[in-house]
Amino acid sequence: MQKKEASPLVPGKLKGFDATPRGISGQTENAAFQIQILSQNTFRIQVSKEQSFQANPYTVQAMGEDIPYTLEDGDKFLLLKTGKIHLFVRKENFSLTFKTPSGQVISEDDPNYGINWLGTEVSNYRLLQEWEKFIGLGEKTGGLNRFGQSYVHWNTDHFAYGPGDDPLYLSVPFFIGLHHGLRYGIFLDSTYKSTFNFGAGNKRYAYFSAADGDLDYYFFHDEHIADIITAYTALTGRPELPPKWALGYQQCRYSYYPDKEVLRLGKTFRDKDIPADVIYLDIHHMENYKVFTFDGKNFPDPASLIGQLKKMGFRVVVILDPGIKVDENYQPYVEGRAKELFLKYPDGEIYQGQVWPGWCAFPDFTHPKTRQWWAEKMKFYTDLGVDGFWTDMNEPATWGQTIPHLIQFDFEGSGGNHKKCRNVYGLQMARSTMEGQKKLNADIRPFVLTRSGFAGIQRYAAVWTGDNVSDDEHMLAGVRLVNSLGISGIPFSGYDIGGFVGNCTPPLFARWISIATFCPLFRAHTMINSHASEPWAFGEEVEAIARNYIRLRYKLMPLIYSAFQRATQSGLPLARSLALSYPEDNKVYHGSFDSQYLFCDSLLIAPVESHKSITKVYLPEGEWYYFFSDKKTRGGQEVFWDCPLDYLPVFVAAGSILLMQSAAASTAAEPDNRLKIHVYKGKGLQVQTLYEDDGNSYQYLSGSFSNRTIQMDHDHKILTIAAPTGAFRSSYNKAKIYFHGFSEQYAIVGGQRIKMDTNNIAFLDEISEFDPLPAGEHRFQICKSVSALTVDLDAREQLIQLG
Ligand code: NBV
Repeated sequence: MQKKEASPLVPGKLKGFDATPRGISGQTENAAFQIQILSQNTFRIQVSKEQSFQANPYTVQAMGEDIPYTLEDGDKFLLLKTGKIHLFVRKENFSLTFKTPSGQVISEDDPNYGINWLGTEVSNYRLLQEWEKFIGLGEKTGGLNRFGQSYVHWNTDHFAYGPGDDPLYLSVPFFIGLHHGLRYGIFLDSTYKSTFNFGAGNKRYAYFSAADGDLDYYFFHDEHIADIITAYTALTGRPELPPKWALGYQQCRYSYYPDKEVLRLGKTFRDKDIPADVIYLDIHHMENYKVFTFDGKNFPDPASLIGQLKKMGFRVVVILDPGIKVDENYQPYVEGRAKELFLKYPDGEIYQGQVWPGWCAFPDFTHPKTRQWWAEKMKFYTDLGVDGFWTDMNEPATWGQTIPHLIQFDFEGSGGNHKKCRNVYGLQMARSTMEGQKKLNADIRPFVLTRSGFAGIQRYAAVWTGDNVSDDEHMLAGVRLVNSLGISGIPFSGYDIGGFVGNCTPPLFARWISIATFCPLFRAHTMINSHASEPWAFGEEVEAIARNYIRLRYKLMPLIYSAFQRATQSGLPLARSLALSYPEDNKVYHGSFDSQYLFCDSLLIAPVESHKSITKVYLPEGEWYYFFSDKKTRGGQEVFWDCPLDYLPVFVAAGSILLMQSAAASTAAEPDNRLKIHVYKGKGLQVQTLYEDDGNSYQYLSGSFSNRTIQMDHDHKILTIAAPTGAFRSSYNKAKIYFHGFSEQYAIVGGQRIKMDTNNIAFLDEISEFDPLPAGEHRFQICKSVSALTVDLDAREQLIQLG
């Protein structure tokens, strides 16, 4: 019994339980509970003061198959066992301890207050483990290791946020904890405002609380952090393959207008030979900021404008704000009101908040019929040729930033107020926009870029980190935000290159665009009235640097696109904090190095401020090649590295295989049908995949793709390019292979003797060329002897020995 109003209510003694197909459910003195085993590495825990459990329709999409597990009913504990997790449920007070099968504690409730309620707020207090670290938690500022910090999930329009501010626009209540070589993840599946405290202001607990509702969390434990992210995204979903153009360079500003300006922008990219794929139209494309309109004065013929941009190889993305102007002469408002699609007060009055167009009504995206209506409205844009959508202000943002908590949402029919539903508003707007695009053009891949979202947003949209500021600190903060989003199941994200707020300086832009070359979403953007942020806006030197890096992005496209295809299967990020691969290396959490990350598995990126020309880089264990010269450096050490503005410290992990191609004006322009395979000498077996398809449609789902494995057996010096699978005709019919760091003096390819210099890559272009690539498997053996051997095994396999 609760003694004082101020004391927390706890579940109390276990009163009884029943076995269920996936675990147990039962009663304690003060609560009902349910434990479900979803897989060897995933458990779900639900505890409620009520007799029933609330469902969240928006996050977990798949619960997997039933799996065998063991239940033991002991004197003091119930024990639920899988091959990876042993969960002890203490009968005395319903506190939970998760252990490994060998008995190590992975994570445990505080024995007295593990689960507790203070009013409607439910918390789970877990004991801090010695040297415990915490990573992830979505769009959260600060360092990689979140120990000692506390965060709130409450989607907020935070203009010009500081690099330590919280909360921001998007919430993912999922983090990963690490201690004693063990890794686990926790996903709190609550849409209410929630707090995560990782030992801030106390030394006893790491805890999380939700303002209301059940305690409903998923616990993951596996050997690798990657396995935990994969398990989390098995529940909350993974992105579809985006259109390939969405991985190219994207240019935005608030706002480009009139139409002549937009055309000039596109033309300048082409004239200056700077590759680019996307041009954005921000709010000035609209008539008085009314969504689903074009401003007749500045954009008299949008279809023709978009058509002309398309001819130049550009895709057009338009902004969509949720606020619908309250205006009797504005069709979307009149329709929305008649069909009852807007958020309302409990007495039925339409809620109005002020945004760009003035007083606005807000579509209730948690209602299926609203999503359907929105999707139909989007036809206005798709008919004009618009290719993608940018959902902004969807926290939702209103002037004054507050929405009364009693505002009613549909929440898929079960109903909810602002407290419960705010955090999923952006998620459902992005969903509606993505599904709308699919409905309108079933075979074309949609593209949505969203500011707000929640766990699972990766299924619908790419994410950008909102209104950042033009300074060095922000540049690095953005990198960490993207890395954190990646740990949190969102592989496709980016930041405004150059910074949204303030004027970017030339060196800052140069550095920012170099770093962003290795960011999944590659988009420059800036605010109204700020200095222009196009690659040529900062003088010749910066223009040349920007051109080089943007070109490099396009050269790396086979690597990036293939990595994205893998992300659709695994949920793993393209930009990967070093903690994923080197979780036990304390250096990677150090404030000087915690922005570093691996891009597409093989490239180590060390972001550095624009004013530095030398910096300290931490190279983890192994060997690393400097990308620009092949200089090899031993890992496991800090190194001072020159970083003049045109050379970002980028390193290739020894053993890697990089896939490149020639630069092109856009992803639509086929460069020269030549695949460039870069092999960096290392150890063991290294595998790379080359994935291709038409980049635009869903034909790949019915087999129209090409997937090749390229494998280097470094110990036996055999490179194998496997025959492709899939029905898509590869766009490469030639491959050039570049051997980096190999000490062999001569190589013979296909009977031709070609000099292979020890460490100069400048001539590597000449090394080998094999034509045609698509037919069958090819193997290359590299050896010291000069005697060449060419074996024609059969039509599907060739062994070529380099002498
Ligand atoms: O639509 C204008 C801007 C947009 O450019 C920016 O990227 C968003 O984050 N939008 C916010 C509205 C308000 C900006 C002050």
